[in-house]
Amino acid sequence: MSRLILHVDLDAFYASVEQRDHPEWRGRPLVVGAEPGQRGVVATCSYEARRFGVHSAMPIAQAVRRLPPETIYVRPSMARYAKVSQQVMGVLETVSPVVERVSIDEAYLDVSGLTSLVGPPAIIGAQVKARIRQAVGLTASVGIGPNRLIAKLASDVQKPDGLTVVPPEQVGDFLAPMPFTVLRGIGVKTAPRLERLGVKTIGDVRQLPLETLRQHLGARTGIQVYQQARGLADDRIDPARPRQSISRETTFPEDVSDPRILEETLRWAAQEVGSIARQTRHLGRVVTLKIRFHPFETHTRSRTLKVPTADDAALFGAAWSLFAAEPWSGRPVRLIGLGISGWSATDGGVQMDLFETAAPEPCPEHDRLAATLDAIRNRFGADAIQRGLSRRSPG
Ligand code: TTP
Ligand code: MG
Repeated sequence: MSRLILHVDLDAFYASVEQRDHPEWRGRPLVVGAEPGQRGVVATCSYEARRFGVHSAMPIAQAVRRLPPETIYVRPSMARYAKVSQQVMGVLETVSPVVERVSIDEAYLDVSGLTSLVGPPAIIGAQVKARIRQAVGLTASVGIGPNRLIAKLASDVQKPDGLTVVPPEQVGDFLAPMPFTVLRGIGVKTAPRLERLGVKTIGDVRQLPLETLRQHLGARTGIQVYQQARGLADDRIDPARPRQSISRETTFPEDVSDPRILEETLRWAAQEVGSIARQTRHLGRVVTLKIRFHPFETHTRSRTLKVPTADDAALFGAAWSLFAAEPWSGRPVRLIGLGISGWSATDGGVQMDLFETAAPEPCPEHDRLAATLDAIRNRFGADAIQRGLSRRSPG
């Protein structure tokens, strides 16, 4: 019996919160991110703005050129979004006890046990969407399938406000036309190798014998790609899962050379990684910077910290110093991101229950500042408090 995995991803998340809270902005192009006239990027934009080809991580100047004059531009209010995110995660926990949050607006649920209680997968999905809408007034896209890969891909195909169910017997047809690059584990080295084999879609991958994939991609990736092309992937949802690493990266729609945009993007990645790490009670020592230059040249650089951390500023600082230490300045960047790993099991000599999922209190000593900042922001709003370094601060 295959499992039933549900992936939920809120639509145009920051922008939808802004439109919800400002009814006069609904139905209009809206950009959350840097201010026009300043350097920086689009964090996200409403679907009305996406029609003009604007996306997350696009430099704001470019977005302004594309968008009509009636477009609304707002600075992000992270605290407000974090609060809504918490509410949504609370709603999801009323649906299933097995919820794994993977980013500010995304989670996986194991809903295998719900069919006899609630009904077929489409009813479960509709219920999840309705509960979110009722609780926070936002639309979400839901994908349901036998594992994480299929659920995640399914939530994306009918955005916004989508609901896509892929039953096990339809997995093959669902995957066949998709570009092979959506499979996990396809990287800089792997993609060109598959292209050289004349492969474009997952259906094409499926034509290749396992042996060919192993030869060209190496044993591990070869098997992984072979299995995924047949819809076989991880179906475990575990909120307390020991993770190998927590990371976030941004692929720019166009190459970026402006260091300030790179810095801002890396700060966002640090905020996201820090927040997930604190919530799941991970403290890591190893910070990794990932960078990709046009078109496909990827580098990673790691630094081991003296003190394990889950702190936004510490994560950003380490990654940014790794960036600054290389002679990369001015090269057009396609992708930038950071990750944390090398978990520490102890904190101040006390064995820490790293993978416990209970409430985040009491927090580890050296992350108290971050937790306090999170709490203040949650209560009083984004701009109530900012670290000195944050470029999200107004002005
Ligand atoms: P996403 O879920 O990737 O995007 P989205 O929710 O805005 O739109 P979609 O309907 O396609 O899901 O990211 C969630 C939030 O994270 C997004 O609202 C803003 C923030 N974000 C950034 O700040 N910078 C980025 O580069 C990306 C990708 C997201
Ligand atoms: Mg989203």
